[in-house]
Amino acid sequence: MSEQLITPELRKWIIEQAEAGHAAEVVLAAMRASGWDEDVALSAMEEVMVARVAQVQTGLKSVPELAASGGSEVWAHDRHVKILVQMKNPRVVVFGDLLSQQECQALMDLAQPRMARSQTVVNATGGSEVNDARTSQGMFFVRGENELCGKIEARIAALLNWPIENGEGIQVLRYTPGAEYKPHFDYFDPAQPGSTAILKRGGQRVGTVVMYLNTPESGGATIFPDAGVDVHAVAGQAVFFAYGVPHPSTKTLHGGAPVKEGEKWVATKWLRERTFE
Ligand code: PD2
Ligand code: ZN
Repeated sequence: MSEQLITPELRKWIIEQAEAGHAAEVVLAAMRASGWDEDVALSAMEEVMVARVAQVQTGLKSVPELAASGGSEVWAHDRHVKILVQMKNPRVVVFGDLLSQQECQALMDLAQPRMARSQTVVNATGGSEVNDARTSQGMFFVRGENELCGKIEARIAALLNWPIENGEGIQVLRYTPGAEYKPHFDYFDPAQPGSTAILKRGGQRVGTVVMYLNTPESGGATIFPDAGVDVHAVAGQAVFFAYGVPHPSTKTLHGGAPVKEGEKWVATKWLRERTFE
């Protein structure tokens, strides 16, 4: 059977059934009842469980990742998305045409009325505060808050093989000239007391997608100082990076360089280990 047919939701469901102690025959019967051919269902179950055992044995977290594809485009839910650049370490992928120009504009219009000065997480308490390290304005949508967010979330879930319910709501940020986001990691430092409460809700962040909603006239690249990589903000494009451990060795230190001319608008989607309620 083809790998593509095992959706992230099905993968998650099969693992949950097995880990809840349901016998393989029960899982198979449920899959047959929802229309799966017996042989295809059996190979899907085997594929998922072999991968799961390997993951548990190695102690590695699974992270969002592109489905295997030799080409420069992938079909993601409702759209062909271009793969412009791929890097292994750090794991960084730059996408083209993740969003249409109309979607970029519509997301900025929906976000505009709720924009307020961005805050950063206070590691010691798990709360948040206004901080010079982040001089943008921003807002959060709740997951699935409107049709457009739901569509983009389904697209990212399909693109990166990651369940839609493991995603945080989309955040929109707006930078004016001089505004920046100093280099940081997106995971929560497990050693910080404030992280405990944050991690109860969906576990660690394991991946980030920064979508560019406009093209600033100058400045505003997303920079990865430990990898020597700068990704320029271009409307409709996006940068994805994954981090299987919450550690600087992932080389995912990144920042938003100061915008020099014009504005920069981005939408960020963070992906968690588990369901984010
Ligand atoms: O706007 C960016 O380029 C940027 C850079 C670093 C956004 C984020 N981090 C983020 O939203 O986490
Ligand atoms: Zn970040």
